[in-house]
Amino acid sequence: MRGYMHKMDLLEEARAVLAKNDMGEGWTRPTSISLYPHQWLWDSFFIAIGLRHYDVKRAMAEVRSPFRAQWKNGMVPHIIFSDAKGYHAGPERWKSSKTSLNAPRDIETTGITQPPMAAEATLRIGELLTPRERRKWYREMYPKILAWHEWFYRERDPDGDGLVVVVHSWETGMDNTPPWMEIVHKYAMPFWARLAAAAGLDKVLERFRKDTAAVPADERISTVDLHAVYSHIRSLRRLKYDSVAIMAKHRLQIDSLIINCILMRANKHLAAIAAELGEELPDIIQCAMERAPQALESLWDEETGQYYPRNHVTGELVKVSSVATFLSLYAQKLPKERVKALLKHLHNPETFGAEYPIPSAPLNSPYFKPHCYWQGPTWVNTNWMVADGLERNGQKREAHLLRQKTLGMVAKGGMYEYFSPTDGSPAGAPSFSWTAALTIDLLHSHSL
Ligand code: 9WN
Repeated sequence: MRGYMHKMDLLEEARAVLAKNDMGEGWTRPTSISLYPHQWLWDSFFIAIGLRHYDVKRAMAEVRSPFRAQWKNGMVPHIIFSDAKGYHAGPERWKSSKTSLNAPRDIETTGITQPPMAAEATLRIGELLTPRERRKWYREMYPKILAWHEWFYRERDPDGDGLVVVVHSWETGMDNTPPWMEIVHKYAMPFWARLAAAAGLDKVLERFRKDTAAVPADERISTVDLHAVYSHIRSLRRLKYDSVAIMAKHRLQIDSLIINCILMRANKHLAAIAAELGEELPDIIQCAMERAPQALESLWDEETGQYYPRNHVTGELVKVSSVATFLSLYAQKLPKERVKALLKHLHNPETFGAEYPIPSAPLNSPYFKPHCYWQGPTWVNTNWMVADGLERNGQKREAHLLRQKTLGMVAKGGMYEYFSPTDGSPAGAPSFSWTAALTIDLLHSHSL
């Protein structure tokens, strides 16, 4: 690992990463290596949050660009495919333009979405504009973001309880997060994958993987789990990405903590944008906002003092812990006793109180692996959101410390995708765009 870095060197390094990954068409790829050669949705919004500090026009282009592929029903897809070849779940797996009447015809995308960070990025860019420019910017983005949020509640909130359902783990952005894998193993594992796992045939299946050519296999989801994830894509494709059919037949339907926390916060941002434009939010969003506190409360487990996702099909909370429990702080202002309980977990050296916090899975989880993607490593984007949530919940000092530690980790390890929470060693993709962008954002208000 590297030695001490100065703030200016780190800023320069972060900007160089974003410049290297800029595709020259208003969007930025997640990394310079072959692992992620297309445009990812929430990545672009985090990237814009960094870019705005030195190139506001470029930041606006980054926020705008995912909407060029917005589906007719309002959904914004999680990947927009470029011409690059070799991604392990490319357009041939999704076939969205040929399968769904809602998908755009002239551009290939996946058939699912990702956490809605657009309102956050739009608002943060807006803060840096003159009132006149800001209104113009909001006027442009408001209808697009609104259509996306309306889609969530119209097509993904079957009970109208204010909690939206997620139908693929990639929609959460935290692909192999333990609660999801728990549900997949229990209810959504194809029989042949079970057999392959039991017979130890993973090694044979592993030969068909493309992602482990770019980063070591132990930093990725296991082969059997990945094949299960592919089978969930097939299920959605067969249902033509039609929400009514999906709600009736797809086995994986989760009241995701991650998406719901981010959406709750995004609605508040959208309301701020609407207020500045003198617009009134439609009933469907206003109702969801009114229900939000109670909806989130229904995901709380008193016994363990944490929030969890819920299996929408069985109605059970999935009591497997992950960093997502702290996103509740980002979602809204929580009652004091909830904040207190969450802080206890954050400081517990056996769970989340790691030397390089916050681990994506607790240190004592049976899933925990320090370098495996969303099953242990610390990610800069979740730290960024939790720090923001801590501050909004009156925990200024906690927020400050978390931001300091995040910057220290990146300064030491470099612009990697994620880091071991136990020793800070970097892993995953190098030159990772959102690590760079959010480092830039943090450096604007913090020193090293
Ligand atoms: C699948 C691009 C994306 C991130 C996700 C992260 C990872 C993709 C993959 O990379 O997911 O969407 O192929 O593993 O989990 O959060 O947006 O950086």
